Parts: sequence; structure tokens; C-alpha cells
Amino acid sequence: MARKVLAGNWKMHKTRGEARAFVEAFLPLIEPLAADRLVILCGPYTCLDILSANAGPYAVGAQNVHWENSGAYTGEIAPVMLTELGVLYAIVGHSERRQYFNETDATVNRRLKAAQAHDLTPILCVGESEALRLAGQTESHIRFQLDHDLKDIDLDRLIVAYEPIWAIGTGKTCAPVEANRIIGLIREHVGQANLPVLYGGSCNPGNIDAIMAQDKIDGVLVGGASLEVQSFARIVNFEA
Ligand code: G2H
Repeated sequence: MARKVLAGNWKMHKTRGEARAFVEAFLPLIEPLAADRLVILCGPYTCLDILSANAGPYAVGAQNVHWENSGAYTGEIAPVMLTELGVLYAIVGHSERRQYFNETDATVNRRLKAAQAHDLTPILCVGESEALRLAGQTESHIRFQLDHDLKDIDLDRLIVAYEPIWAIGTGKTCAPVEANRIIGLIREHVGQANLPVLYGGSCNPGNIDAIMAQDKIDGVLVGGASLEVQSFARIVNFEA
């Protein structure tokens, strides 16, 4: 049976000291980790070495990755800079990158390719805005993103996260059955039966069991609720 993925996306939160304290308190709460689970902590770049030093019970992820290995790209991070720190995963195309930093499907595709070329498993985020959902364009928008983002991408080394933008950090969770339906469509459209597809958007200790009870959802990408130790430990230890 494929492992369930419980990924925390810390976004621009946590100093090095806070990351150290989190890991120290978190490890005893997830050990022994159920054999059917994979925990990934996606911290800010400045914390990745701290996360790697304690990795094992969990794996380390970054929140972005550039397509070049070096160059005049102020503020960006190269794949080799991440792999050197023991990073195994990289979130690509998060809606906050698309919305605030002009990330496009074309740049998302380049980042995905670079990640895979350096043995980083990308976690591609797709999802619709509230306006698109209200206009009945959820499915067509996601299909468009998948078609463009995944051009020439190895589908065997990929995780996709369905993150409806209207549910991100808003406290509005997508109903688990609806997330399940869209995730089924994503897997079908990509055409890869064993593609891990996660749900993301206001996931928390109160809704994790209902989300994970859905048959097509392989895991979760968690923002706010991954910042606090007890909260993320409860999510990781969801009741199957
Ligand atoms: C969606 C999610 C993590 P949150 O961005 O990727 O954040 O759980 O805070 O809605």
C-alpha cells in the first residue's frame, strides 16, 4: 500500500531557534511513526539544515526551486543548493507564488523539470480561485494547469497537491467529498493510476480524519496547522 503523505508547509514562518524547538518537541510525538505514513517538513531555506540534521522520522522539503544551477537570479534557490542540504522534496507552483510573485505555468514547468533532474521530488500545487469556482470553471482550470505544468515531466516522480485557493488560510475547508472528487479527476486527467494527490487548504486537527477517510486522497499539504507542534502531530497521527 502506498504511504500517506503528511506535508507541512511552514511558508515564511519560523526562525532557526523556533525550528529547532519544533523538531525537538515534534519527534517524540511522531515516533514510532505508522509505517503507512510519510511526513515532510517544508521549512524556509534558513531552517533546512536544522531540519535535515534531525531527518529520518520525517523528510525535508523546500518551498520552491529555480531551474538553473547558478546564475544572476537574485533571491532564488538552485536545486543543488537544496540537495546539498539533504532536501528531497520541493513545493512548486504554490498559489501564493503564482499570485504574489508572478509564477506562471511556464516557469512552474521549468522548475518541475529542474527538480526532477536533480532527484528532488516536486510537489506541484494546482487549484482554482473562488471566482473560477463560482463561474463553474474549476475542472477546466485545473486541467489547463496540469496540461501546461506537466509538459515533459516524469509522472513517476511527482506529487500533486489540490489546493483550492479560496480554502487557503481562510478557515474555509473544501468539503472532503468534493476534494475527493476533484482529486479523482486530477489523477484521471494525468493518467497515472498511482500518482499521489494531496489535499491542501485549511486542513487542521479537527478535519484531518474526515479528509483522510476519503478513498482518493493520498495525504495533505498543511500550512497554518503545521506550525504548532501538537496540532501537526495530531494531523500526522490521524485516525485511519
Ligand atoms: C495551503 C495550505 C498549505 P493552509 O496553502 O499549503 O495552507 O493550511 O494554511 O490553508
